[in-house]
Amino acid sequence: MNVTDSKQIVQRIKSKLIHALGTTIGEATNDEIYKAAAECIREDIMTSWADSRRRVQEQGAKKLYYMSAEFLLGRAFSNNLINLGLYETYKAAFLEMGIDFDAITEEENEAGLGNGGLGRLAACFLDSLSTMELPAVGCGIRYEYGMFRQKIVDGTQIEMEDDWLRDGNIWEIERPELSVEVHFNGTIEENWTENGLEIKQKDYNTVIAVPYDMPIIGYKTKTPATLRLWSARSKQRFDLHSFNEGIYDKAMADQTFAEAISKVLYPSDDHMQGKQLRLKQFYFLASATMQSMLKRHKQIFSDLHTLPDHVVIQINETHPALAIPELMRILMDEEGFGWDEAYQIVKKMFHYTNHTIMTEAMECWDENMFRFLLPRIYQIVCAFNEKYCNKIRAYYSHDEEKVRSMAIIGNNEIRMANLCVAVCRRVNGVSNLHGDILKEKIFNSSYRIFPQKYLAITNGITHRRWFGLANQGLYHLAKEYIKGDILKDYHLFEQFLLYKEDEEFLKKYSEVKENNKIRFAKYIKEKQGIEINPDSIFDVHCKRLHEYKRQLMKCLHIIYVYQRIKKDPECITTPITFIFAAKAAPGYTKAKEIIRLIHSVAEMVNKDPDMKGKIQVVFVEDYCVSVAEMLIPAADISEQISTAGMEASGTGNMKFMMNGALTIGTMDGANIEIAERVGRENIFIFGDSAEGNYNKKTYHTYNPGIIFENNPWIRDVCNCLIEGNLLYYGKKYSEIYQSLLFGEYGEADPYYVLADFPSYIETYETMYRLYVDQKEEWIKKTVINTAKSGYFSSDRTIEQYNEKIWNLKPVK
Ligand code: NBG
Repeated sequence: MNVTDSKQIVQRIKSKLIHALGTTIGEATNDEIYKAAAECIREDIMTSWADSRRRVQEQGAKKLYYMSAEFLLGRAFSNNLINLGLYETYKAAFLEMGIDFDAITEEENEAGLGNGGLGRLAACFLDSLSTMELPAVGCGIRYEYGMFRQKIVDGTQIEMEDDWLRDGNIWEIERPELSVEVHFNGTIEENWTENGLEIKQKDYNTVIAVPYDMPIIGYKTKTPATLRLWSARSKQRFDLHSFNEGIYDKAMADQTFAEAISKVLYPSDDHMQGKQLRLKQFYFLASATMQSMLKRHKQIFSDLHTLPDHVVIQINETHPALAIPELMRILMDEEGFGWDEAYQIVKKMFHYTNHTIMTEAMECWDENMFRFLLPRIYQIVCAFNEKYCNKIRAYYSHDEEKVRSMAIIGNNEIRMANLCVAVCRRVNGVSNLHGDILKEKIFNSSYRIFPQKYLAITNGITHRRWFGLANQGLYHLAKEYIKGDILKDYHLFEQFLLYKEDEEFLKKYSEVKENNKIRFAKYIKEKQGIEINPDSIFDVHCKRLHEYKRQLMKCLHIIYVYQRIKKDPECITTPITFIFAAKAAPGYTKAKEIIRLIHSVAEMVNKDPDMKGKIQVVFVEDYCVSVAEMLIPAADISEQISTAGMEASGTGNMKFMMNGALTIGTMDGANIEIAERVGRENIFIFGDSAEGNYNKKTYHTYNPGIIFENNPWIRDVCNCLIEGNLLYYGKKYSEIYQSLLFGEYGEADPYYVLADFPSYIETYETMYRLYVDQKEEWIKKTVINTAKSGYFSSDRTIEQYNEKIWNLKPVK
């Protein structure tokens, strides 16, 4: 039954409240109402969920396992309603009950099981897979604590735990009957038996992996996909014997060892930390997923040789890559396959997406730690390494330097990316530029041997959440003007072009933006007590804090504008609100220092009466999916200013353009493709190219000192970091100053901030003038951006993955 009448929904919610929660609508708290309503939604999808699993099985359909250490889901309640086509009906039901709908949705703790782009991409992909009715399961870890919550105290970031499961999670179903055992440590015993060599892991530590399944509802379809998140539990919940003996520590130890595994998400996506716990997390995910995948396959098809016909596995970054040797292990040690026989299967099944080329993010594990924790997997990785090195040796006529650089094991480390490119059938980058960099630079030696492996598939975002849900105003406008169901068919965005000269449409379109700005202003007033002017230009830089994303350059720009206003108060006629939102990895000192700098700049600007009505700086605390949903639709300017060659793709850039902001950006990642689609006249591009930056690095030609010497205004901006005005919180920013001018560790600033700075200032000026002098032109350009954003729907991305890699058939 799919109830679509608001009166009926009111009845059902009331009935849920009394029967499940023992309360009435008059007495219930917002949390109880949220739970009752969510239960109603859940009931409606349970049947189709079970049914879709059954159909996939009956049809023997090929299924995708999308493995990812991160799924940055955000809230599910409203999104589910959008996808079920029940959003308006539920809103009406709440209105009838006299309850604030938005307040209820805010009761849901968001599932922040990811750091940034990589995790959010995985979430968008599930939405598209489900909408396109492709058989898929997302596989991840059910972190008890997600991405930390950020507080700012005196300009300093403080991390607080994200206890998102505190009030329960209505969307998940625990499936203890599908639990599997995962083994760590121990020794390997080899015995020759009549069946040949038998290999057994002995004296291992056991952890139980318990799956929790969440339905991922597609848009107006009847085949929800599943997200399966694994939770770690100790085999012996509690060692009563030791407890009775008075050995409390021992009684707790087992449990602690096990449960630590799914305790917390590592809050860093750009830095490899060779921590043992992280390796445990990844093997846990890999082993649990491979075991449950094989169990299912055996039940349905019995013959394991047909695996590649029915299962395809995409690994999101190298984190889940241990699934490769794990599948080899199970096939050989438990199913009696020989190496070649197992390898024939494995090599057809795995595909690898790379998301970053930063060398410090490339996953490498200490060989000794790896061997100690995963003794059997280590042996298998060694075997892969040996065979792979022989291939390289043969191809490169014994060039041992090549062999060393491409080897899976080297310098006492296990290099996961090299394992992936050695074994996976396809390796993809996430934008065209990034794909080219993989081929020509990062994995060039491998590319020359296996050119057919490499491809690029540009990222995308689900326009259901990032347009349909986040920008209700624009979505309603689309419903009024556009023929067809835009949430179903991203091509329809192009229809917006028809109205780019239509005055009435343009008026409504800009009203939407104004309302979104008012909504955000209200939010920031309520949350942080900051008053902002919704008539000012909202210039937004929101994303993880990384040096390559150059929040620092944006700070320098604000200092520059500040100094200009001091000299010429009339240079700013339309006020600008500079908005930042970013979390820094707790161990990333420089990033935290930049957060402090942003706050110092904010303090300097906001307290200065000369800046009043001209510029204001705001730092939005605790950036997360729900904040992005509010902030992005309110933006006028989208800052995409990474050092060209460093941002693999970006997905924020796509969300902004879709929601009517104009981009100021470098020719990096997907910015390039955005520029290609909207035309160079509808985007503001500045700075050096990836190639240019590559040359600066290779030939050591970057000399910020000269830029500093030749531009007095740059000198003034830089000097501000170490002189007077920024002296808030008792600190100067001499380290940042040093790094801009002299770099660190004897290398000039690798992010080339000052190199691109003059071009940024110039481009910004052009952009600002357009907004101030030709607002109509500006609006037209934003409409063109929205119209051209359909291509960046993750539905298109998934179509391409499916066509080029997976070959899945929609469930009938
Ligand atoms: C990020 C890149 C982004 C990209 C997303 C999704 C990681 C490790 N990488 O540019 O920095 O858009 O991945 O592909 O999170």
